[in-house]
Amino acid sequence: MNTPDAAQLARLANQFRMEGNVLDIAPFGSGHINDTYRVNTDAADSYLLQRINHHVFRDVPALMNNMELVTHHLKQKYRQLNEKDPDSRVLTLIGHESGKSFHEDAEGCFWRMFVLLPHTRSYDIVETPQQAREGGRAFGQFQRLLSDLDATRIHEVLPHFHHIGKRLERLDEAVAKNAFDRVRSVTAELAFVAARKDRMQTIQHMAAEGLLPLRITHNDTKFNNVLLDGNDRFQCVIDLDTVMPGYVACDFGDAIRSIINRAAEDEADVERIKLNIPLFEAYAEGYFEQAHHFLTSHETDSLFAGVLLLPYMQTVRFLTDFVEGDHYYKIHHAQHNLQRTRAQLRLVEELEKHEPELRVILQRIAAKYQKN
Ligand code: GN1
Ligand code: MG
Repeated sequence: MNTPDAAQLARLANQFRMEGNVLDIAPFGSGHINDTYRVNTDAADSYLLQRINHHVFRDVPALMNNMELVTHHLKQKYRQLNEKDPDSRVLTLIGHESGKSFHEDAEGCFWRMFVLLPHTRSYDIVETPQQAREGGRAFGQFQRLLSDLDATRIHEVLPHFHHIGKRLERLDEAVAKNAFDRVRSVTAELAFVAARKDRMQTIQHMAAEGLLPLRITHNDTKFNNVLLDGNDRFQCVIDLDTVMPGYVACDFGDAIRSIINRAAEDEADVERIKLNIPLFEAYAEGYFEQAHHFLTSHETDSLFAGVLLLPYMQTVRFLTDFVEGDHYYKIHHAQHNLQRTRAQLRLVEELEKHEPELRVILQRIAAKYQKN
């Protein structure tokens, strides 16, 4: 996909029904999949113009249908809760002049536009327990407000997205092909993954036994997908591309993956990857505050499995992309996926080291809400 120039971007932006005239357009955010641009205008609002990666999201109309349903449902819920300004709590899509919520250009690329929420910010690395607690409240409330949306109306846009068995099969295939002759440089990482294969099946097994309900989950609960306001209170959950039926433990685990790590997701110096356990506790507090209303006891029991599984799954995914020649995630240098693999692998090790302590914290918080 070519990088469009400023004039092309402005032409695209002008096809959406935004207010005002374009002043400037610049790349925005740190996502690994889509391309995002901030559009400043001479009107009150700024906007985000986004090119959806259609190599990852093969069925963009289905994806956008999900997004329309989910944002509509959430806004209705906030209205029922007498929220003053539901548009500040939920993403707002700006329609295209065609009447649709997205546009397909002559090259077959897909574009959409959102209102940019002013006075909000997101963090790649969490700094305070207050922020972590708000993250927990954000994703807990997100799941809660979507719990009465009919899940059969939501398309599974990325089938088996958090199915570890399928992810491991894909890695095996990539290794067997070894198309880029990279397997010999990752034997230690492959051994690490293989040694934990069986242990990481807990959620899949519980689901197969019928113990875990499929709910509408976010499936990309990195902390930087929560917008906080000027007082570090959560305002809005963003990045709704992967909202699909899923298990709450995966959302919990993916959020913890980004919150508990004192270093970046792709930290080059793995010695810097250490756990910030007070942030784990704060996130869990915030999450249970919202989620205890609907969580079953089996779901509560499954949460810790998600904490180990999601960084493990991310290890497998980055490693697979490295072996396959870096076609899925955007990379910023040649070894980037390998660096990410090693950082996530170290995070799994750290979590394993502290497992008993983390389990006790989680049980204590869960028990508190069970009594109430
Ligand atoms: C991708 O694009 P971004 O950064 O929101 C990925 C997530 C991963 C994440 C790792 C559709 O999310 O699943 O957890 O990178 N999204 C997709 O940082 O694969
Ligand atoms: Mg995403």
